[in-house]
Amino acid sequence: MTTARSTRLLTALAHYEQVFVVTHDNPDPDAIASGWGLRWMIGEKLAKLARLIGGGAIVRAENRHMVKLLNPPIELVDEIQIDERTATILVDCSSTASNHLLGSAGVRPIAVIDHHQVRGAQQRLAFRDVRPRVAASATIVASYLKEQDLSPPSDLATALLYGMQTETQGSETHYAALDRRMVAWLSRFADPGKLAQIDNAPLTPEYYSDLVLALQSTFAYDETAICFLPRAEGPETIAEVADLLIRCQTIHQVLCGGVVGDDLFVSVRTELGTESAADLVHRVLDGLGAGGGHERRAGGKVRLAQCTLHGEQLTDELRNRWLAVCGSDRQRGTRLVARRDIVKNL
Ligand SMILES: [Mn+2]
Repeated sequence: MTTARSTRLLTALAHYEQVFVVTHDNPDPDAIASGWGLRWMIGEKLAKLARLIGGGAIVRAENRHMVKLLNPPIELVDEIQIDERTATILVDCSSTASNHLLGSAGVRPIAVIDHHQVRGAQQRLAFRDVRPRVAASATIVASYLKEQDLSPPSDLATALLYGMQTETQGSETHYAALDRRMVAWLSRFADPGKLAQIDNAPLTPEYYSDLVLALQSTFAYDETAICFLPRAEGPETIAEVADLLIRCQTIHQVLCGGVVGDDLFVSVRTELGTESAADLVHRVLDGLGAGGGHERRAGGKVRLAQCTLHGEQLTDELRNRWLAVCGSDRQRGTRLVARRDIVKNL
């Protein structure tokens, strides 16, 4: 008989005094939910109080509403202190990525649990469970809970379901057999009313202006689109606009960009039958920044302080690279919303 993966993970953690579960920066619902599930399993099975930690902020209205309604025990911090008695688990994030607190602290995790596409040489770790074919890290963590014969509390099950739901947007709609089994299993414990409330989270007036300005700034080059948002409340706003634009019937590949704080964030979406979004974002940011993601959804960022290009120079370079990697030879784009329609209806 083979040992269950969740049992191997628990064994690897057993002799540590404390456990830190670390998500990627600006944790999304999948990161929050899968980290919470691990923290809860460690508490139940090892009687250890783990901490769930991420960097950055949670901005998207739905994600904030999820935090408010479900109370995940996530702590947002700027840096972490780790000693040899502390085990670290990186969740919903690749160990070779730079968008997490362990990266800036130079710490190698004990374990990685993730579903992002793997790029580059992998580190040797005590435990690794990376499955790019499943929809969400939440799926993997839910399967651990089931393996350990644990029945998740309603709010945790609801968070895990919501995490899976958010990972299957913007053309990334593939559900593996394990995802389907976990949706059915989690539904026994989750609260569909709270899921509906999260989906219909209250929105700020700024959200509507960000959205209008984004749509006015969208240009199509045949089947490829580009949108540099004049304003974005957070990186999640840029991702959300990308999810919306890829649903346009005539757009098959889209890059959205916007400056938040000291960084320029990009989100890429591609439809089935086009090149991998993760590969495209990697090629567009080559030498300028870092990124990664999935087949149909990916993202990355350029640290403006470390970039020699600025303002329009940078956006022009990104536009040229994006059109080149998408194979578009159009020089001028067409507005998604015609200028005369915008002006006439002001
Ligand atoms: Mn994820």
